[in-house]
Amino acid sequence: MKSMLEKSNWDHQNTALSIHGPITLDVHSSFKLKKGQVFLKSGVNRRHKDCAHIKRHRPLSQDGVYTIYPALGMNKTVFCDMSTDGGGWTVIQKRIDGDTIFFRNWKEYKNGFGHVEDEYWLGNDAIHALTKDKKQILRIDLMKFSREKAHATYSSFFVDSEANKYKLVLGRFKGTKGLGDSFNHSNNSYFTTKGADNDNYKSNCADIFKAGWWFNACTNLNLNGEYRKASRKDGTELSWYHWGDSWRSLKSAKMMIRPSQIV
Ligand SMILES: [Ca+2]
Repeated sequence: MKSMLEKSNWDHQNTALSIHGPITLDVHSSFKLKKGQVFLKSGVNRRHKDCAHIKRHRPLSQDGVYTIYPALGMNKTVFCDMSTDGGGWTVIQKRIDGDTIFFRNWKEYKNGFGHVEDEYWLGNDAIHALTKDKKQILRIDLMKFSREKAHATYSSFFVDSEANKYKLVLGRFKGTKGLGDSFNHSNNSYFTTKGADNDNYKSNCADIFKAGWWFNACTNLNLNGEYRKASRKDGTELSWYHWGDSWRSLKSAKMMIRPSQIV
């Protein structure tokens, strides 16, 4: 396609091709007319704020890695879940195999870390940008090593700015059968990491639970905890206590958001 465009009558200036997911192709082209006017192909240079926006403009988009623009001057590579319950979910956290260490400092949680096709944390600044304007639904998918699955939704999910220590505000909980609300204890908590203790416990919960999180005093879940196949059931590992009243290690976890009204 690039060579075809370059062979056209226009005096070719620049073409950038990028592939989003397995089937969608974006073409960004500019051409200069012989008289010196610049011709931009309209409508192809759209910048999508989140995965819901991509899904709305390209309904056939599939699960995969995309670039989003959560705020002015901010772009993030992200995994979009385009299949679960209608799709359009921006994945903000994913654990699947323990390849990424999640016991990290404030700056790393601020900016994000890991690999979008594997395990990652999107970044607190981006999460704030994605949640500050439109009401978001949070969905959390969990799986045990026995392959048993569960998921929770929260009717709203807001993370404040760094100036307010990324304070969490959660809406109403709904869980699949047997899943209790372990996240509620974190509601209205500030973010705490290694080296940045903003929790309500005498020492730093991040050091105790080996994770960055919205710790209170301290927590009933540890989705950023250590990945451990041989569980010690002690809360330092990836776990959700009110799913069988146990700190047993989970096989996977995924946190994702989308606007509650997709327009
Ligand atoms: Ca503390």
